[in-house]
Amino acid sequence: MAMLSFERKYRVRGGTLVGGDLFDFWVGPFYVGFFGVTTLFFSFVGTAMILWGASQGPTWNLWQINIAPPDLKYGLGLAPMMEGGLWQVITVCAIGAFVSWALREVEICRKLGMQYHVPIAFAMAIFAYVTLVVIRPVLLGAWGHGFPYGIFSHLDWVSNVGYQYLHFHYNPAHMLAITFFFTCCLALSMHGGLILSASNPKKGQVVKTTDHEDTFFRDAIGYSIGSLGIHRLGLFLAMAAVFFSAVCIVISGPFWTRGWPEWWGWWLNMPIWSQWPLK
Ligand code: UQ2
Repeated sequence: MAMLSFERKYRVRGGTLVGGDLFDFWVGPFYVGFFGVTTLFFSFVGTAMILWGASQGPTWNLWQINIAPPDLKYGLGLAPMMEGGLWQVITVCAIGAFVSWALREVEICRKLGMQYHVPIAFAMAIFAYVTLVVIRPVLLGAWGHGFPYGIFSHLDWVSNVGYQYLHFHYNPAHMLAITFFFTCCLALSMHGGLILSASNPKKGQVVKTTDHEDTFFRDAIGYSIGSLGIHRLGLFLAMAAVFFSAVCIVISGPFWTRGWPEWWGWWLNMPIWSQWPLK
């Protein structure tokens, strides 16, 4: 079915969570909805605040623009606009825009009678961001523990916070997150390679089937996860990577304040080692 006639057929009323029919329309190819309006609102206000903050700062160099969170002395209170208040407003706008976008995805899913995998997966990314700028700062007692909004400044923040725990690669949740990110890349490269190899043949050759795909991996490694299974695996790996990224930062500070290498003391201190060397 041609794309445009399919869309016409499925451009139906209803499925909205809020606002009834009021915003239930399209602008060109884009569905609007109540949450399309709130996405636009928060994005516009947030971007305007970033531009205003940049205009009050020392540079227009895109790499160096920085909007810092409040000083730790402001705790969990509101800070003056030019001393982190702007960061607080931008954070509210960012969360407002991200959540609006997720809920707009939910409304589109409902219109199409689809399940909610896409907005749920996106919610995991929102959760990771909220962990960095809300959950962890609240647990530590100050908004100043959020990360600064700027290209280089946020990289410096990551580096500094990492070194505060001596060696972040010894953080067990960080280990899991990295392993999931790498496995996610492995799975996607296998999948992308397999699909292109089967569905994009040379001139004069026919497109191959799912059976060819299964057989390739059965021949190669004795196992095929299947054409539905690979997508389940991919979604799981991607969401697990983001989930353990959030865990690895939220436990750094609220749960563990020393260097991460020291955390492994539980292993070195196990009573079994005192029995060595055996006599
Ligand atoms: C597969 C399959 C696909 C795929 C891929 C596989 C026909 C089109 C990539 C192979 C994947 C396997 C064996 C899982 C690998 C496990 C990890 C943890 C990376 O069998 O079915 O469908 O795209």
